[in-house]
Amino acid sequence: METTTDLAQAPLREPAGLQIYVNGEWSEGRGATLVSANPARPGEIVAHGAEAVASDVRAAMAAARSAAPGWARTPMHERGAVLVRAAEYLESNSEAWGLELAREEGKTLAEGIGEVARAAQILRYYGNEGDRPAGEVFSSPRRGERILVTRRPLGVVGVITPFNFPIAIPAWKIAPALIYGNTVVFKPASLVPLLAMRLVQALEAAGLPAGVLNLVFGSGELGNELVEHPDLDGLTFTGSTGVGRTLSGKAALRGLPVQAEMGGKNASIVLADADLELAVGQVLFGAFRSSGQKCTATSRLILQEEIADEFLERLQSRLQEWVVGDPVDPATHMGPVVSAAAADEIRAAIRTALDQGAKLVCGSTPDPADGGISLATGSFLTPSVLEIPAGDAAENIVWREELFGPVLAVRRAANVQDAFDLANESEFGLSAAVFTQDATRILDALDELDVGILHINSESAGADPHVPFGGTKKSGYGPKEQGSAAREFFTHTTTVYLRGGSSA
Ligand code: UN1
Repeated sequence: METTTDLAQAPLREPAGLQIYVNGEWSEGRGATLVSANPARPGEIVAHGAEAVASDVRAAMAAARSAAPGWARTPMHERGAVLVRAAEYLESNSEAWGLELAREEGKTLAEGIGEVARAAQILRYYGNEGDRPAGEVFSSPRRGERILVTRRPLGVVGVITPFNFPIAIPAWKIAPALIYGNTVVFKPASLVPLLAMRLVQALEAAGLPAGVLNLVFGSGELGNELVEHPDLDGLTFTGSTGVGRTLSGKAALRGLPVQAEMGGKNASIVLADADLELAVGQVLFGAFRSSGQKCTATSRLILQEEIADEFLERLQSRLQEWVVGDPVDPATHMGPVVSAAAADEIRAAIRTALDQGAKLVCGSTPDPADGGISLATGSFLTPSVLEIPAGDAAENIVWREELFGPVLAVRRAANVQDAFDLANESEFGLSAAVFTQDATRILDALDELDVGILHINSESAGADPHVPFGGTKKSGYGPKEQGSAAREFFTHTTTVYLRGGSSA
């Protein structure tokens, strides 16, 4: 592994100011100080301001409630035009905001710019929803009648988003919420408030009416305030399994529709006939891009025994050239994880995994004194590959738990069925990847693998805006996201028995 620029030498940039947005007005939060720091350079403040307080959430809810009828009555094409203009605004700012994203979250500059462009693509997709079918028509068993299924917005939707896609995930929740006529109170992860503010700024610049989208920064307490507010009509959440289950439980107790996208422990399976060059490259991207901080990241690798040694050698040699360092340096492949606290947790999990019998294939031991490298400090981690010998492997933390970092757990499979069984050996079922050129194996994978997203010969991460996104088993709760699937969550249906009205 290589490293890039000496971060201590680079000049510090000026921090941006953070403001909350309620009923079309920007204002200073009145709560605790909120500081967004660069995980690559802890001394560099990317943005600062203050959190909202409970009364701001109540004001945001009131604004969203009073804006709801007018927004719902606005023709979908007009709502869509706002989203398309916001997409253009994001595109014209993608370089500057992509840089802010890389500094705030720690993914590379190329990924940061790509994510802003992706948010624009999502806004554009939903911006064109008015051109697509708006419901269904059924025939009726009765003469002179048709049965229509039309859609109504839920009303006021709470949007709670994680740190790892600071603008794309907010866009993929807020865009469908808005196009289907809902109003929104948005609480982003406190680690990445600046990009959340940029998205709201783009929608404001695009002409979104006051009150339709409201932004509050704050901790989990504000999330609770939101989910417990009597005026909330639905909640969409992406983040950790623990928080997702708690919020889903609270929403369900109140009879609210909820959509929660939570954990993953995604397997890539490399079968003996796979193109190893292709597979190594894709596994590398799936496991280590964005420092492994994607719910769709490859965190388990299952190798068919015949090719396991060769695959691991190739992976090791590719990782030797993998550059970890300043995310804004174009030579960097992988930046830090999002915070020093996250890095500490991941290091502790690696330590546990080694104690539980995993073997380090490559990476460094978490302790620099054991031969670890100097970057394995602060928020930086070395990409790590750990092989778990057969036996009680299923209990190993690195096989079982989502660590949300650049850590890949490897197991060997005796045959194809064994490989599929190992992949299914998880409480989660978000995504998987299978590498093979054999059509029979591909068709078997479709039948065997219990996942919401299956990549054949490509990395386990990645999602297009026009197709459903979400997992099976405990990865998700409620309707799926993206594409026309999003409509299931963001609308109620009305079944209309329609007759002409004349007795003649
Ligand atoms: C992707 O695979 O590019 O939180 C998107 C996450 C997912 C999005 C993954 N909701 O990582």
